[in-house]
Amino acid sequence: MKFPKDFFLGAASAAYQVEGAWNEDGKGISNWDLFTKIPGKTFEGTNGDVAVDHYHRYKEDIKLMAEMGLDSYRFSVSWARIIPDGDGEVNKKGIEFYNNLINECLKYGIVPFVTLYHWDMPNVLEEKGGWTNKHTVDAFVKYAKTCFEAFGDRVKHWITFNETIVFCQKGYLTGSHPPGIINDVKKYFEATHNVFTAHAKSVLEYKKLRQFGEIGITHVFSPAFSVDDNKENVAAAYHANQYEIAWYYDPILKGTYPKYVLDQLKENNWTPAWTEEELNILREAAPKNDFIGLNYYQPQRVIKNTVDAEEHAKAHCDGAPGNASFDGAYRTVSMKDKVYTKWGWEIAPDALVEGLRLLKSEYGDIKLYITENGLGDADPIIEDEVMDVPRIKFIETHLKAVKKAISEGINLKGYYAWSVIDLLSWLNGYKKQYGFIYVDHKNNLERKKKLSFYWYKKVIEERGENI
Ligand code: BGP
Repeated sequence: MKFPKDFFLGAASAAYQVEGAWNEDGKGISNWDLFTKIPGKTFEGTNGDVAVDHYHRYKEDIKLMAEMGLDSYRFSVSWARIIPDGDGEVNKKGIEFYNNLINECLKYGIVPFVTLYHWDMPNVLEEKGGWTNKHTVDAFVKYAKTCFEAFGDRVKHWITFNETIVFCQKGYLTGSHPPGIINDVKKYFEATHNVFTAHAKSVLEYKKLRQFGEIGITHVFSPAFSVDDNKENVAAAYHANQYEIAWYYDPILKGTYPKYVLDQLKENNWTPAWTEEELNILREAAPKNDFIGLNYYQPQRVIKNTVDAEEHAKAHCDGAPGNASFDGAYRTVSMKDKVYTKWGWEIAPDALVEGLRLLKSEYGDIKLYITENGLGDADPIIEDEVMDVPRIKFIETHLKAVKKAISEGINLKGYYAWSVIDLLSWLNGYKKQYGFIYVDHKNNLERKKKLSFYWYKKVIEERGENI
């Protein structure tokens, strides 16, 4: 089987992780610009001030993407470049940069797939409460509309938010992302609801403009499976999926929140302060979503948690199993019979297919893209060549899983490897690599093609026939 002609074989990045130029051409300061400078927050104090200098080298980078044959490039727009103070004047230079980037993609026939919010927010807004302040919702909608109007003649694929669960959990529960708040459950749920409202309002605005492109949201897709048949563990996995899948996917696709979670929020006095109007907007926007983007790295293996509540605050922030959930109901674990990356993330292409089946049974035939999937590794360099064989294996087995899902009738329309080029890992610096293109930090950020670059090029040429 070949991947259909209209299936995107692409790769992804995000503004803060690649662009650099953090204070150039009128860009405002973002929450991440400041958060990474707080001692102890990131690996060896790494930050995105320069990142891999994509801002200045986008032409070189897109040329390499074209050589690889990418159908599509998923990147994000930095809000603070477009509207430096969050909701005031538009920065012409910011618009100009993304116009150039988009045009450069189109020059080579690469379809731009644009994320509006991949975690970096103008710091002025963060200071006023960020996603817990409803003013941020209106500011976001204004920013989204500015982008639709400036770029929508050429951009036909829009993602509003990347991984709401990650920036809200890490922002308000573990404190490892801005604004760095620990264990404020009320704020956590408040923030998620405000993001969903901002998403819904942006979808409605986009449709009003009649630009005839598509719009959706990207969520983490990390389905929870019980480690065994023990009733308590099975219930724990159900609980995990209600809080980590249903809470995020229901308001987008069904326009309502899951009753199971709602009942518990009420009991604990955690219900967000929503208005009838906001709930109606969620309902109105739900059928207008064109797709859901899924970032799939690993599933969760779950057991009932028995560890002291104190432990919750100490949750790991690195994505490896071993955490108790914020409410102490369940815990993720590593299993002896599974395979893990150097950073302890499970490698499980089969769980992707299984998860997609569950998703389909719950949400029907909505169009899906895998908007991120990849292997974080410390790549070996042998005789001056980057021999990232494990990455090739990782992507190959996941593309096989994607094929299987398609053959079962799952409505998957694209696959974006994370990441197109080595970039800044939010908390792990440059050591954890994901790209097809290596960046030499000791040698003027010079680009070099990895083994996986040639491999992916061939896969795209053959439309995956030999996978
Ligand atoms: C996702 C983010 C990406 C990227 C990726 C890898 O959650 O959307 O931006 O960072 O994870 O994560 P890490 O760099 O922590 O390994």
